[in-house]
Amino acid sequence: MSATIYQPSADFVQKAHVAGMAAYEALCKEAETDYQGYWGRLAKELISWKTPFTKVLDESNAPFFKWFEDGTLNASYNCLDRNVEKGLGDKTAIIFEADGGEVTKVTYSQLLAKTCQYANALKSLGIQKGDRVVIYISMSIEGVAAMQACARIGATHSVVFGGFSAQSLRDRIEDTGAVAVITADNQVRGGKLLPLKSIVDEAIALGGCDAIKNVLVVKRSGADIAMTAGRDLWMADVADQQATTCEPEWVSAEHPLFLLYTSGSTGKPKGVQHSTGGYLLHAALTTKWTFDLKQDDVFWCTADIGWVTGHTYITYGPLALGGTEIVFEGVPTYPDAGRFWKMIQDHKVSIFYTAPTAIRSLIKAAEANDAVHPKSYNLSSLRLLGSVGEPINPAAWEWYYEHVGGSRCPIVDTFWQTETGGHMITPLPGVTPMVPGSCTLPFPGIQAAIVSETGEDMPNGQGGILVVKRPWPSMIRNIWGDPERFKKSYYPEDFKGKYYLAGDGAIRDEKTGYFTITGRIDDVLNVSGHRMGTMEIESALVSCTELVAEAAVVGRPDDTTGEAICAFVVLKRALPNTDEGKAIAKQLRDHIAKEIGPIAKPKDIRFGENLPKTRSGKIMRRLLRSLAKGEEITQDISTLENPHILGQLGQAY
Ligand code: 6R9
Repeated sequence: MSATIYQPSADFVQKAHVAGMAAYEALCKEAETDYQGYWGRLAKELISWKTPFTKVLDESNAPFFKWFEDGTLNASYNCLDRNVEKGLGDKTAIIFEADGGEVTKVTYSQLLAKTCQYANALKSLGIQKGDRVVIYISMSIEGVAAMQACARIGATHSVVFGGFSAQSLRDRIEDTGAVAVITADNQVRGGKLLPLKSIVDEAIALGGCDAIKNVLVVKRSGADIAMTAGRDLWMADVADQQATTCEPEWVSAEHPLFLLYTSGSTGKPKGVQHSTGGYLLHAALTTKWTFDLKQDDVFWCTADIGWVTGHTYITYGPLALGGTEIVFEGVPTYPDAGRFWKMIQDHKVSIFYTAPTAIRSLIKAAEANDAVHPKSYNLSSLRLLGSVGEPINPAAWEWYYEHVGGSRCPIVDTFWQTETGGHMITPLPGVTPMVPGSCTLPFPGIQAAIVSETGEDMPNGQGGILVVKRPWPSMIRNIWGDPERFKKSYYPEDFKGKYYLAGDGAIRDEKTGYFTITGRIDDVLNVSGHRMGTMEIESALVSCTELVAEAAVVGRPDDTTGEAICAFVVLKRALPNTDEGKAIAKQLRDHIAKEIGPIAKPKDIRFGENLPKTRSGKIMRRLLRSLAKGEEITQDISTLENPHILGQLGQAY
């Protein structure tokens, strides 16, 4: 662990929502002495209930925990109406900046009106409580309104990131049984017009999306697109004539607010199911305590609404607190790598939350060109920085702290997952002395711990498996349609079914007890903060049946993306020469982009007549990992059936 400790300034501590270590410890103590009382108190303070809950936690059907179940509420009411009722109707809710730089602002009243029109539009098409709606759209006010509109009528949304392919989109539409898709004609990223609607068409044409009745299309570019009569409708044609009010559908706290697909250790992504009440509570609470959000802040989370970070810290958390936030359509490097810094300057952003991979790529650009260095911009509006998605290396942390935060802003390195709904282990900015590379201490009330493979507590200083010992309000409720897989993935028998298994390894510092995440312990890679299952990529490769006989995928460290994907491929034909190898590698990358999406393209592809296997036929993955890193093979290879293969696998395409 890095030796330097960074203290939050006295001024920051003084004004913070949670101010000082004693306040943090008091909250942890409260949770420890009366777990249900603690969460019940916060649920009453942060959430407006239509009918109050009488019971906080129901553990009778563990691990299918229920929180606040007999309470009713509406997430969209909590994010929109109640802010208007509090007098914040004219306050800016969203500052949208388009890829090309055009800025559009909406107030809480306007966002509420738009959400109601969308909600009425959905209802006019027969969509109702419990239906699933897939949203395939880029970063936009309309995207946030579409999510809020689903929440308003009790429809469960499932947002699919706009970078996923038709095949991936189809799989998600089929698995959710969605009745409608909300999309846009196009998306614009980095100055390029990219398709959305035509990919929806392709996805539906692949078959299996039988429940789909309508595709609603938001106009972004106005470019010509095909519309299927009877199925496809322009959102404006349906929504503009609708009333700007819509009575919220009051749902049980356990009603599924959304499904979000994420990678696991098998080939099939899992539909992580979140609740309404417990999820919204943690979204609001973590936005308040971890980001210390106040009424005059301008909050910017750079994540896409297609990922969980965009759900919790764009669509729900900041709006539930009546905050003002940025929604950005574009990419950090367009028109140049100073875009983030320019936007912070232009919009006087005070809280900035991004991913280590973005920071690392912007460091490179800034070091090569002063014009895109943060020092060339006025970033004095910033008061807090955050990091999410993967471990942040101390060098990137220090650069972020010094050059972006002016050595004045605390950094919250927030560890959490799609499944956890919100922050789990993180500094609180007015509390925690920071150590670069460590996500420090559990959020108050979260019982994070490190255990051995049999579930026994590990002493500090010794690494182990990260678990959460008690259920918490925003935890995953189920894997959509697959409760057995839910139990097996998160509450496996060897932990006596007791603890939530995060899938990460971690270690606690001997002195401070601080947590450092050491990486996934399953077959999941983290590439630029995006979760990718190795088996998912392997199945995409072998589905290229004309070329591929067998494939194995491993990760290797990468300076910019954290991890990089390396594929080892056995072709159905003879080993290629260099030119052939290049051409085939391109073909395979294109194939993966089609099967999953461009984010899953391997950085390295290596060919062999076989994969290194033991005599019993098991692929020796540790050897593949060494090869991928370019390490000399020092391991014992005496059990290897075919050692000559190692020589062939040396060349990466
Ligand atoms: C929110 C999000 C979850 C996985 C998680 C872990 C890694 C996320 C991290 C971190 C170290 C952090 N991860 N935040 N590792 N430090 N601050 O990223 O969700 O896409 O589901 O990824 O990301 O490995 O298990 P998700």
